[in-house]
Amino acid sequence: MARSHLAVALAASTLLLVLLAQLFADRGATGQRLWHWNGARADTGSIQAEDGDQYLIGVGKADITGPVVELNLMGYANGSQIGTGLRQRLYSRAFVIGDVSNPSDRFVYLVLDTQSGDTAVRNGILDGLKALGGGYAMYDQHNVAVTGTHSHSGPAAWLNYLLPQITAKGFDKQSYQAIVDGALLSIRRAHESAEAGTLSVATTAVSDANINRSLYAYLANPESERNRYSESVDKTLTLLKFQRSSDGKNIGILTWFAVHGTSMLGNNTIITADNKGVAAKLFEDEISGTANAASDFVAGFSQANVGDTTPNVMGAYCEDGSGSECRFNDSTCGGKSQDCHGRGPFFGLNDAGTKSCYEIGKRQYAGARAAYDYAGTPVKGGTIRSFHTFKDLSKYSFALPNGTVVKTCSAALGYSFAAGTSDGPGAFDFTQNDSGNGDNPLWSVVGGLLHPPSPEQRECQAPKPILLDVGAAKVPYDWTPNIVDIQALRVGQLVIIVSPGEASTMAGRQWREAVASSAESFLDEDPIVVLGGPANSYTHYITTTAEYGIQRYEGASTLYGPHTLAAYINLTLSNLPYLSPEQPSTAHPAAGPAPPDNRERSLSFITGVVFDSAGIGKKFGQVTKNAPASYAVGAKVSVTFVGANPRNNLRLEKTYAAVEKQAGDGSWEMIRNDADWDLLFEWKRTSTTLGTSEVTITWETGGWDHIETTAGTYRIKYYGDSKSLRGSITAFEGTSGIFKLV
Ligand SMILES: *[C@@H]1O[C@H](CO)[C@@H](O)[C@H](O)[C@H]1NC(C)=O
Ligand SMILES: *[C@@H]1O[C@H](CO)[C@@H](O)[C@H](O)[C@H]1NC(C)=O
Ligand SMILES: *[C@@H]1O[C@H](CO)[C@@H](O)[C@H](O)[C@H]1NC(C)=O
Ligand SMILES: *[C@@H]1O[C@H](CO)[C@@H](O)[C@H](O)[C@H]1NC(C)=O
Ligand SMILES: *[C@@H]1O[C@H](CO)[C@@H](O)[C@H](O)[C@H]1NC(C)=O
Ligand SMILES: *[C@@H]1O[C@H](CO)[C@@H](O)[C@H](O)[C@H]1NC(C)=O
Ligand SMILES: CC(=O)N[C@H]1CO[C@H](CO)[C@@H](O)[C@@H]1O
Repeated sequence: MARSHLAVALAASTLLLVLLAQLFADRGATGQRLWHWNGARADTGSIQAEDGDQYLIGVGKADITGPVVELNLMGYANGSQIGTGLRQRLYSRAFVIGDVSNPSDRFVYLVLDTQSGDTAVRNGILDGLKALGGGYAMYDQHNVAVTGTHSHSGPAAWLNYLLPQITAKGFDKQSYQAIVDGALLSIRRAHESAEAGTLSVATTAVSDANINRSLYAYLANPESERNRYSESVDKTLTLLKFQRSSDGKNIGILTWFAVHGTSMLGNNTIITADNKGVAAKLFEDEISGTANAASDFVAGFSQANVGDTTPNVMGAYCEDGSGSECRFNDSTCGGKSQDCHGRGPFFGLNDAGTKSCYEIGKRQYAGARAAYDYAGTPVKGGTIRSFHTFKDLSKYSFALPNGTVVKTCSAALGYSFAAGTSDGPGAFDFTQNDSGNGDNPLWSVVGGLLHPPSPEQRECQAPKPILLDVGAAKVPYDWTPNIVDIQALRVGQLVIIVSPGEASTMAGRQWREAVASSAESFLDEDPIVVLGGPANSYTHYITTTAEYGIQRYEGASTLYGPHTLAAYINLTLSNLPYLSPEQPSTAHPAAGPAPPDNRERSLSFITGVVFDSAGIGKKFGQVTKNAPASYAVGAKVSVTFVGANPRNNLRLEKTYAAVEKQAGDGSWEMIRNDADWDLLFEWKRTSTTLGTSEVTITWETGGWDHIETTAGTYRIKYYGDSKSLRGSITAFEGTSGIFKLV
């Protein structure tokens, strides 16, 4: 009998992995930037999965870093959280899986370093694929999955609906286009590199990278159900390994693990890809540092049933001077949520968010690294299928498995939505009548337009007390989706649920289990089911009915009423036969009602760059504060330049900052760029009227333990672009003095 592979294999595989890690330790060739910790080892050519079927496999990665300054960050909905720099570039990672003998049977799974997938972004990608034509005509509505890692430290203002646009002051074409263009480029790279290979799935337990941030709601699930699991969050990381057949090289991995991208806190203003971005970077760096693997190895760290998880694993405490734990039932400090904050592993240190982010990324990396070395279960049973359909959940009436007919309701957010969570004031947290928003022009325009909920709507959403009846708010355009994406992908016995919302731990388990037991009927092997998201759109949260009854943040943000999860499950199961080999791959469900496309009608109060000036007697790129001539390895090296606005040129696939090392023959080699975690690029306006600004580039030569920094002779480079009063944009460079690390 097929079982849910995920939960059951956990304990056994951990033991095996420890043994395997021991067995194979120390056999690696060392490259320049290798590191070893937590039992991880250098790549020795992984153990082959046996008997896997051949698939067409391709991976690709491309830069999606939007405006890193003067734009709101997406996730915490803190209008004052405006970007001031960049620690880590953001990427789209694309994974193409196709049928060798029938190449049009394929899908592409995207992992974007963004807060979520989105309707505007997905439409942009689909338009782009259509425009490419040729072989790209194989990609369409039904087989393109756009997931986000749920990072809360990337640029905002690219989303389709009004609600998440409010704190960002609207929709920013530059921010949106960077994501769409990079996503398309990553698909092209994956598509063009696709060749025959095998796939295998391995799981491992990552015990120390997530805890439950809403345990009080979780405990509302029936005891009999909870007793089936030893943990209140899923500790399993599932890894899909891509190995090409021509030379046996591993070309990429795609993992799923549930943890919020909230390691970087709500007061951070530096762009990063949060903990999953760190994990991906560590993995890619390690593989490319070896002689064994191709340097275009792509490591996707996809989000799973993230809803009630947090990376702030030390628990949530009151920062009101009392030092006590937040109140269990509502995560408040004496009824006030503002003072309750989750603590990451490095709480208390300077720049704790950045350090904790790195640590939580490293823990996921280490888990994935262990799973990578494990033989895994070969993906078998050839068939590749996918489906996608839109469903209007403002009025879906359907039968529960026991026959009782229930319905979903137009989207609404409950009171606890405004309270947020211990990870911060909460995603999209704003209070309707918050005087702090008085200076937000967009909020002033739309603030009075909220719809009062009808009695029917109140009854439908009960027991949720409705704060914002967002599904009915359509002026000046839709605030929140009522039409949702229903999608699943299948290769062999692996089924991927593509979820538009953040499923809670238990909601994800119920959904995966329902799919596994239904898919058994047409799979030869035991089904392996994963859930990826938030994807394609952003429909906030998805809790179980029991958790909904508690109406904490997650339940209050479950948009379509108490039966939201049941509806998603019903719709996934109803379409599941499209994944069966009995169905021709050309059969698709009806497209369903198209969601509104707000790309051209979205408001924006985001101003562009007016002009840059170097200031009297100065030149762009000129060094204003140089690095001293000598440092000890481990120090922070900081250089300040006459700057210009980085929004003039996003420098996609390039860099704003670099460290160069001098070789024996006097030539300079770039050894760091702004994709590297230890190189920080910061921009500061010094005068709005004069148009002057400065850039500080800091190389943190110690403290990030995977990065080996050796003694030598170095310099720092700044690459900028200035805008003249007439609007022309000119590139320039700055170069620091030469310094030694000893
Ligand atoms: C919002 O962002 C500002 C600017 O970074 C910061 O000072 C403030 O603490 C943030 N608010 C919260 C609640 O994190
Ligand atoms: C950012 O917020 C965290 C959590 O509230 C706090 O511990 C830290 O001191 C804040 N950092 C700054 C620079 O305000
Ligand atoms: C949480 O507990 C406090 C104190 O017992 C109580 O006043 C409050 O109403 C409770 N809140 C919820 C949401 O249950
Ligand atoms: C979903 O609900 C519809 C409408 O009630 C029903 O016909 C269908 O059988 C349900 N599907 C599943 C898989 O339960
Ligand atoms: C069917 O299940 C729902 C949800 O668990 C429950 O509320 C309802 O009472 C059940 N109906 C019957 C007829 O058992
Ligand atoms: C909104 O805020 C103002 C002042 O801050 C207050 O007088 C008013 O009662 C509030 N309105 C509501 C509906 O809470
Ligand atoms: C298994 C797990 O992660 N449990 C944690 C759930 O959250 C509470 C605090 O909210 C922790 O104390 C538990 O360790």
